[in-house]
Amino acid sequence: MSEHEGVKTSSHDQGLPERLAESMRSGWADTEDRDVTAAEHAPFHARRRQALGERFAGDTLVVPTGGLKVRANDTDYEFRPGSDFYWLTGSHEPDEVLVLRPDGSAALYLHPRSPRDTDEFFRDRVYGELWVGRRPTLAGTAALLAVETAHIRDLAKALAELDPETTRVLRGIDATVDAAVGVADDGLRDGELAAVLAELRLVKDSWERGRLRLAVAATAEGFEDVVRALPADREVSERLVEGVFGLRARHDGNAVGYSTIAAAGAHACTLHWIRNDGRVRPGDLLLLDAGVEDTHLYTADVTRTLPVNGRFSDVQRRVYDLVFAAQEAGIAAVRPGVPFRAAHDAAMRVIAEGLADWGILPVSAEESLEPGCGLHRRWTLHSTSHSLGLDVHDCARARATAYLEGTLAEGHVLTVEPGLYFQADDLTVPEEYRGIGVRIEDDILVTADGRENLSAALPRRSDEVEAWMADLRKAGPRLPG
Ligand SMILES: [Mn+2]
Repeated sequence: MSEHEGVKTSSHDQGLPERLAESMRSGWADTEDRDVTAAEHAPFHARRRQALGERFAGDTLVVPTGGLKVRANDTDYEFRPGSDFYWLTGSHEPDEVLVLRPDGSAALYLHPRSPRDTDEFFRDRVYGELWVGRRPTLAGTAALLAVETAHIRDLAKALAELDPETTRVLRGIDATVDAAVGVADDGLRDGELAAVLAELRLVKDSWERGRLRLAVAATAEGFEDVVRALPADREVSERLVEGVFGLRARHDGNAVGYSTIAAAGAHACTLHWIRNDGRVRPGDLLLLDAGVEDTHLYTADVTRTLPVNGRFSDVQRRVYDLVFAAQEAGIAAVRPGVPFRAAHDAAMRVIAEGLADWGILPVSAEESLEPGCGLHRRWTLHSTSHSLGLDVHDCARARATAYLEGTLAEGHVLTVEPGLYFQADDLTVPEEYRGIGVRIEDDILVTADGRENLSAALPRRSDEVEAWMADLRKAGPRLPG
């Protein structure tokens, strides 16, 4: 993308004769939307801004959303708002900046819809309505999101007036904003802002729980679509699986919340197998780890491991049932007031005992579970839980005391996803186990007195998975809609 007279154009755009330019600037009806009402979610964003402001009384807080990122040459990736910014505003547009003032008021700086007597609306590939569709106005956004709005061209002056000693910036998102406000106290103040935002986001309010339910419901539909389309008696490509799920994600939601892992056979032992360029063969297992991101950007994160031909072999079932037992123990451990690690610890105990029973673990389960040992982890590889919300690995910047070493509370949403992975070249396990990878992952809401499995619509027990697959296959493939 190149910039000519403030308009972002591309090298292959045609020249603009003055007669055409004059024609383009006139002859348009007034399309200003004057009847915008507040979005249903606007009050939730206001409450979150208030909660954040209360944590930093007397400070000005600057939270940008970021801009477009180059994919190649003059084409960009599709824009996704910064999660913290989105959580505070509900705005999907690029290049915006939220400023929370010490008095508790807020201003959303944005690049508004251009008037039609300039070239921007028909020439600019980022802000031109004829290129990207309807753009927001200052008044329209103020009404829709119930927040004061200001023109982005006034931001530089506003930032220049701020004292770094009483300002905190969410850094690393927008280089222009980073450069505009000096760093005080070695960046510690800014780091606190990032951490507190993540910690506040650990607890999902009722709006967020509703969006997560929608994301999980669409994800369940996507898993059903895959099973309906997956033949039991001939091989297909992992890309078919990825594509079928991706269609559901794009149709019912915004997109996939992360790159789909469609891992057949030994690929299931590669934790983040997203190349998906292999074959799905009857007799193998298919590990599908996928989540729909809903239109308000909340994502599900669900894994099922499915017997492609519809029935687990004896050894596949043995591995699967142990992971299932571990997951059951992990889910049962989730409730308010217990350590975040409780699900992991419960699941790992089951796994270690199972591996010891099978003679695979070279030490006792007890010894393996000691912090200084951990030999079972050769086959479990990853931890059992992470926070889930706007980001698939949500709240990553929360301090350990609030998250990994913290305590579960009502409104937290976390995954419980134990796995067992026997690499194809692992000489320490009997041959029949090699190349088998199993993970089962569900999305768990911490309730006032326990837990709710948001993804319970998808069966987990091995015999229930088989019956579910048989039923769906009888019904056959379907398209969304
Ligand atoms: Mn996960």
